Amino acid sequence: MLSRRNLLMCAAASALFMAAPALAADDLSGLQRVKVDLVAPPFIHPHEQATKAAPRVVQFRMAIQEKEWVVDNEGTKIHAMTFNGSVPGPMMVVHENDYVELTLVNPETNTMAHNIDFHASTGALGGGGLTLINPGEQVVLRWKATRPGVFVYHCAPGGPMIPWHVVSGMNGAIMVLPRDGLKDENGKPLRYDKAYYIGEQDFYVPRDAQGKYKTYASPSEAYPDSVEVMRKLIPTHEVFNGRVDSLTGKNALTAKVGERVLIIHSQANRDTRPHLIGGHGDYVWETGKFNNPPEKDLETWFIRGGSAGAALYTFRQPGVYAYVNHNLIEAVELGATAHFKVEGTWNDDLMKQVQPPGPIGAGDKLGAVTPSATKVN
Ligand SMILES: [Cu+2]
Repeated sequence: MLSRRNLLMCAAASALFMAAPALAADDLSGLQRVKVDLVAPPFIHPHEQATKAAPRVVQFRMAIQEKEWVVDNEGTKIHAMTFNGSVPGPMMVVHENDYVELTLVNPETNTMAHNIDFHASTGALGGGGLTLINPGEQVVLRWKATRPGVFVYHCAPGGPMIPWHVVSGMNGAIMVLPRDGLKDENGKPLRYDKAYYIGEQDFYVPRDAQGKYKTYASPSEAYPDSVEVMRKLIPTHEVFNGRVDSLTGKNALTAKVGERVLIIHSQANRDTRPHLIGGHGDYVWETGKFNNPPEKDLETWFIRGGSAGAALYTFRQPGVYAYVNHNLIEAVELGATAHFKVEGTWNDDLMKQVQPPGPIGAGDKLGAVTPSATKVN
C-alpha cells in the first residue's frame, strides 16, 4: 500500500503534467454534442463557415499509426509516425468557444508512447501532459477553443522524442473559426468556396557510405542515425503532404476561375514561405490568427516553424499554378511543390502573349520602341 508520503511524492512528480482540479464548472450536459469524421489532407471535413448555434462539444477520434512510408519518387522509405495514418494528420475544424473532445487511440500494434499538444489549447503542455498513452491505450481530452485561428498540433512525448516524432510525420492542424466566420480588415464577411490543407514536412533520412538512403527494421533501430542527421538541421526531404509529388500531376489541387480558395499551410518544425506562382494571397492571415486583420495582396507569406497560416485567393486565370515553398531549392530539389489545376476562361486583359518567341528584331514590325530609341529628359 502506498503511504501518504509516497502519494505526495507521486503527486509532486506528476504535478508538471497533471491539470489542477477543475475550478470552473465543467458541466457540459446542456451542450449539443456533434461527432465529426476526419478526412485525410489536403481535404477538410464538411463544416459551417459561420454558425448561429450555441457552442458545442465537437467529438473527434484519431488513431495513431506507426507505418512504413515512402517519401519520394525513388521509393525512399521511413518509419513514419502519424495521426490517423496521414502526414500531416487530419485538419480539425471547430468554432470559437466550442469544446474539442478528442479520443486519442494508440493501438497495440504500435511500438511507442505518443500524445498530442494542441497549440490552440490552454494548459498541461497543450494537452500533452494529459494524453501520453502507451500502445494498447486510449485517452479522452477535452479543451475549450477560445482563440480563433489555424493552429498546429503535434506529438510531444518528452525529451528527444519530441523532435523525432514531429519530423517523423506526427503533426497536423486545427482551424478554430470565429462563430460569425472570417472577416476582412473592416469586419466584412469573407467566405471560401473550398478549402485545402497543406502540411509541410521536413524529413531527415540517413544515408550509407555510398550516399544511398538507408532502411531500418523498426523506428527505434532508425533512431540513432536519424538523430545524427536531424542535428545537422539539413532536411533530406522538404515535402507537402508527406511525400514528393503528393499534390502534383493527377493529385493536383483543383479550382475554377472565380472560385475563392482557402489554403491552410502548416509547418510544425521549420520556417517556410508559401508562394503561388502566377497568383497571390488576396487575404492572408500569415500568423494564422483570425482576431488579427488579414494582410492583402501578398506575393509570398511566412509561416513560422510551429505554426499554421491561411491564405484566401480567388483564381482569375485558368491553367496549372505551382504552389511552392519559395526557398526554391526546397521547392525544386527537396520536394516542396504542389499544383493547382484551374479551369476557366483566359483573361487577355490580365495577361497576353503579344508575340510568341521568335527571332530577335521581329518585334519591330509591331511598331515597338526599342530601348535604345527611348529618350529620357
Ligand atoms: Cu508520437
